Amino acid sequence: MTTVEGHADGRGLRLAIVVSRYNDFVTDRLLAGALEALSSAGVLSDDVTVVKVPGSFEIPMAARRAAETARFDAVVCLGCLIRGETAHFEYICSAASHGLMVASAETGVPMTFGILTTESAEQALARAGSGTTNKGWEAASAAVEMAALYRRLDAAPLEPHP
Ligand code: DLZ
Repeated sequence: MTTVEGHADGRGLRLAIVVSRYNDFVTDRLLAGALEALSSAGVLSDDVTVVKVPGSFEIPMAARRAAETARFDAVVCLGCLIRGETAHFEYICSAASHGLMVASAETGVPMTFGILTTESAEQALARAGSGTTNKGWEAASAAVEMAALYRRLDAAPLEPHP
């Protein structure tokens, strides 16, 4: 049996963070959490590009464009949708999640999901606090792990069956 797994060492990785300005009282905190996680993982700040978009609906478009440049090992996606304040909440949520899944599959670049979908601003803020409970931190850590995993998968092709 062969097990291939990523790791938390981000040295040498280049990351894009696509972050929505909508609800920036939350997304600024997600961004801070993501930057902290990348720094802790050893990613150099020169190797991080922050891409700002108007709202969560635009995140998959910018994430795809960033991936298509071939300059990034992974893309961290951050946004905040609050049901009570968002017309067409379900529509934007599913457009963002489906759009990222398709963009990641089609570009071959891992994209991680740090888009909060909550009932209230209080719930959103509770997920954007300090430390590892911050969903920006979580999405950035997952991006490092996935980028490392892809490198390992590319470097060590499985032996063919005899
Ligand atoms: C329009 C809108 C609304 C009502 N609510 C949110 C939200 O809660 N979170 C978010 O990220 N974006 C929201 N937007 C903006 C849309 O995502 C998008 O930017 C606009 O519809 C323009 O395409």
